[in-house]
Amino acid sequence: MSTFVQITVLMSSAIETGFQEKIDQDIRIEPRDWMPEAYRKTLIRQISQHAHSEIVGMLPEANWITRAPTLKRKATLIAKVQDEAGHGLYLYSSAETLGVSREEMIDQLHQGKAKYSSIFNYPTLTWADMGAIGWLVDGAAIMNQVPLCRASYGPYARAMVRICREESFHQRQGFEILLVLSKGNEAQRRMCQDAIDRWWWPSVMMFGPNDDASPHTAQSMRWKIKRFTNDELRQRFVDVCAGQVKLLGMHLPDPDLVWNEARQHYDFGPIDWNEFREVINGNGPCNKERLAARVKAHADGAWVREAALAHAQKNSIREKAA
Ligand code: BYC
Repeated sequence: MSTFVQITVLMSSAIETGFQEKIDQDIRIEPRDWMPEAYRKTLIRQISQHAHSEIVGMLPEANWITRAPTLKRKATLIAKVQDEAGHGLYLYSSAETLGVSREEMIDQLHQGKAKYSSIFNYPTLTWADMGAIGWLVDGAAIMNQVPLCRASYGPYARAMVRICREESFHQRQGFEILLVLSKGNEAQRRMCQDAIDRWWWPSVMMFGPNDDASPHTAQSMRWKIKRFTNDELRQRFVDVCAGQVKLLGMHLPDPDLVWNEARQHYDFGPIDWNEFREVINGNGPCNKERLAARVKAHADGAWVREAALAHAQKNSIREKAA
C-alpha cells in the first residue's frame, strides 16, 4: 500500500471515529456535517418510509369523512387527516436535507419499490375503526415516535417533536370515540369490540420484526437513530393497552395476555409473522387499492403543482423587474 493510500485510510477512519464519538456524546448530526454513506442511506430509507406511511395513512380514515356520525366528528376527522398530510410534508423535507429529491421518493413509492407501514393495508369497515385507529395505531405510532424526537439526525428529530404533539391529540380523539361507543347500546358495544379485535394484532406488528430478525436495529441503535429496539417498544405498547382496554370494558383479542409478576410486564401470544410478511410484500387486504389511490391522486393533482410553479415563476419575474 502506498504512503498516500495509507494516510487516506487513516484519515477516513479517524473521521469515522470522530463521527461515532459525536453520536456517543449526544451531539446532533446536521445536514452539512460529514456522515458515513450508510448512515445517510439508513436515514433516507427510514424517513422516506415514514413519510410515505403518513401520506398513505390518510386513505383509510379519509374513507370515513363523509360518513362521520356528527358535524363535530367530521370536522375533527378532517383535521386529523390534514395533520397526517402535514407530517408527510415535514418528513419529506427532512429526507431532502440528505440529498434525495421528493420526486425520487414519490416515484419509488408509486413504483412499489418503497415500503410504507403495514398497518395501512387493512380496511376500515365501521365507524368504530376510526376510534381503534386513533387509540391503537396512533398509540403505537407515539410509542415508536417519541424516542425519535431524540434521534441523532437534527432535521428528523425536530420534525418528530411537532408530529408527536399532534399524534397525542389523535390518540385521545380515537380513545374517546371508543369510550362513547363502549357506553352505548349493545350494537355499538359489539362494533367497538369488533374494531379492537381487527386492529389489535396489525397494531402489534407495526413495531416491525422481532429483534433477532431485524436486520437494521443493531446498527440504528449504535447510531442513535433508534433509541429502543422493536421488541422493547412493542412490550411497552402491550403493557399500556392492556391497562387502557379495561377503561373501555372491552378486551384485547389475545387469550395468552397475562400479567407476569416476575417480569413486571404482560406476556402476550405469538404474532403471525407470516401475515406481516405477506402485507409488507404487497399482498395485504388493501395494498393494491392503496397504491392505486395514491398514484391516481398524484396524477389528478398534477395541474395544481403546475399552476403553483407557474404562479411562483410569475411572482419571481415580477419581483426581479420591480
Ligand atoms: N411495515 O430491521 P427492521 C403512523 C420493514 S406512520 C412495513 O426492524 P427498522 C400514522 C423495514 O422497513 C407509522 N415495513 O427495520 C400515520 C425493513 O425493510 P427494508 C410509520 C416494516 O427500519 C398516519 C424490514 O421490515 N412509522 O403511525 O430498523 C395515521 C426490517 O425491519 C414494518 C414509522 O415509519 C412495518 N410495520 O425498523 C396514523 C416510524 N416494520 O427497509 C398513524 C419510523 C418493519 O429493509 N420508522 N418494516 O426494506 C421506524 O421506527 C422503523 O423504520 C421501524 C422498522 C420500527 C418501522
